Amino acid sequence: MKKVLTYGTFDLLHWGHINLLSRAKDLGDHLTVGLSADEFNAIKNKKSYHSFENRKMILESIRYVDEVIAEKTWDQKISDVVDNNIDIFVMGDDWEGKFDFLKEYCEVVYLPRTIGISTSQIKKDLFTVKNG
Ligand code: C2G
Repeated sequence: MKKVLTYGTFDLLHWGHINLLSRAKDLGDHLTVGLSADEFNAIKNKKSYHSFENRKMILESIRYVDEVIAEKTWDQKISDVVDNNIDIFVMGDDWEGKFDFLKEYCEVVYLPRTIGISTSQIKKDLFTVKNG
């Protein structure tokens, strides 16, 4: 069984996230998502609208996702890859090159981001609508 791993906050889930998860799953048979914990979001200077528990519940309902683990630190990826017998690590290409250190442990694939959608854009658009 070929196991795939990716990470993210996946807040205000949108079709760009689904495109990523779908292509990641297509690379193997099993997809694990390292979901950013609320405290890790603070380290990434992100504040998610939905809590970790609710983002986890949403991800677990997606057909492409087989398992969700918590992402709490920047440096848990090597042990996550080893402990979960991961074959392929996948991230959107806004992270191109940032995780090449994992190439010692598994294949590393950066997939093109979906253009035209992002959680920050959704928040901006809603803020504009609300404030006229
Ligand atoms: N993504 C995408 N297209 C978009 C938006 C997001 O392909 N329009 C991808 C991102 O490249 C990432 C994944 O969807 O691979 C999740 O995006 P975020 O929730 O924004 O994740 P991020 O904050 O980049 O977290 O340790 C890694 C970090 O936790 C990554």
